[in-house]
Amino acid sequence: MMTVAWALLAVLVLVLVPRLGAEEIKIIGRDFAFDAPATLGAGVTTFVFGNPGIVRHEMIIVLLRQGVTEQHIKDAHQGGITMRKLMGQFGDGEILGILLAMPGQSSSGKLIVNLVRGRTYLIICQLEAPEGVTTSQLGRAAAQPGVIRTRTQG
Ligand SMILES: [Cu+2]
Repeated sequence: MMTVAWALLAVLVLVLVPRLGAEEIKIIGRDFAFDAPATLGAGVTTFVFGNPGIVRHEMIIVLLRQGVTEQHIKDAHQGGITMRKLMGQFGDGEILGILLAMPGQSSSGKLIVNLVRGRTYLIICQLEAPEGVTTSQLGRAAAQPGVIRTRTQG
């Protein structure tokens, strides 16, 4: 009887543990835009953040309000909106987390987010180029926000 109980427990552990942040997604922060998948499945997702660029970058992830599209974000960004206003206008609640990566490195931490089905997430970096690095060296002054949608099913 005891053996059966332990066997059951072992099966439970095997089934449950891999589901914790099972899907690991690497986001790349460039000077100055993100490489990120356009869509992801819903559920617990582990994010790591890489930075092949020459200045440090961060990845802040924010859930967007229902109905906010990538075009809304692009338009607002081109209009020169601040991070604070962008979040106030389009964000649904507080930021979900943040990863930081130095030039040529990956974030030492990982971020686990339970992605909600059929929603859109904003990824953004609000760090400015350090002194001595000109915007012409980098091509663009302000970081281009990224958008990730979660699938409605599957
Ligand atoms: Cu950045």
